[in-house]
Amino acid sequence: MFNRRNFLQSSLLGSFGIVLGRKNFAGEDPCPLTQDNPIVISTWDAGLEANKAAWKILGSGGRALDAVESGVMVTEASRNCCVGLWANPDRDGFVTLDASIMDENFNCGSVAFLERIKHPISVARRVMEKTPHVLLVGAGAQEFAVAEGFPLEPQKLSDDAEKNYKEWLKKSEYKPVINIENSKSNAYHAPKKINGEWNHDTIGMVAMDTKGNLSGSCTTSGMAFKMRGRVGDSPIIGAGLFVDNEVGAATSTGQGEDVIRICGTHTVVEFMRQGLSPEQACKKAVERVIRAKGSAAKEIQVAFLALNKKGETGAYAIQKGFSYALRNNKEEKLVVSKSHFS
Ligand code: SD4
Repeated sequence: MFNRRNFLQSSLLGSFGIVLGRKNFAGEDPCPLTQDNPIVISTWDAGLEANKAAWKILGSGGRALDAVESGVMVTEASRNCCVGLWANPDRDGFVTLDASIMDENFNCGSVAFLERIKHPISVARRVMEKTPHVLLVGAGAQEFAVAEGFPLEPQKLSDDAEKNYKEWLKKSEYKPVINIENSKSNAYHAPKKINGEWNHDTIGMVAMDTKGNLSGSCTTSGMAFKMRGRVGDSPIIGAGLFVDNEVGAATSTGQGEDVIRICGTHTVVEFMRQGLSPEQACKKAVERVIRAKGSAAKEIQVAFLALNKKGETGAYAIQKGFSYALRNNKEEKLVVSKSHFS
């Protein structure tokens, strides 16, 4: 059977020798491999728990792709997070989920507007591995998931989501809330409600394994009380997630529309290819969002998180309060990101 993934793999492998030997304009190897240094980073405080699951795989020599899937599954299943089926619904009262995954060979898969499936990230991986496609949406994505053996969960809101939704219905104001973490320290604290709403609805994760291979995942319930059918950046390859094994990987969080507008994570990776550090690359991408938004940038949050092939990490956000979780051989911590507005 013709398989685009195999084609990509073979064509990429064909050029891999050339890629490894490539020098930048200064004649230096831009991306020396750090073979024995696995690392995982993920967005927001909930990333600490997710990283633990990813580390079980990375720390024992497993593949980055398996790590980024297992890692975010923890968040998708957590009742303390607003990423999976416990999340706030759209404005018609339904929880709809988006997710994407990408490996070291440009293979990628995603699902969007998916309902009643507990682990969208695993469905995204099946799309990548079992279909010649990249993105399945809505009823088709759900049908595919069920055919693949994923159980259809009851169509029921969690108690918190139901309470939040009823509260929101009182005014039914269509005004997305800026997603800001009130983090003042590196101490772990669970996601919480701000103005009656859970403030994290996404996790993005990127990792490098002991072979030096990169992968990433991103999964979300999207914006609370969004229009039915609204899809954000998280399942859009190059917007919410991008991996180029030659250079680095990036993920994003915040107002997805404004990430999509600038092909956010692809932009971050391209800046890293030009030689910028992960933090500088994220900063430049944030500045591009701000340029696109003009004065309205004050009203939104967008944050990027990146990892390069040397195992260096960095982040940058429009608003203060974004943090990311990091785990490697030496440490496990929460890092507070720099931001454009202080
Ligand atoms: C979206 N980027 O659907 C997601 C939302 C998000 O933390 O990241 N929230 O636009």
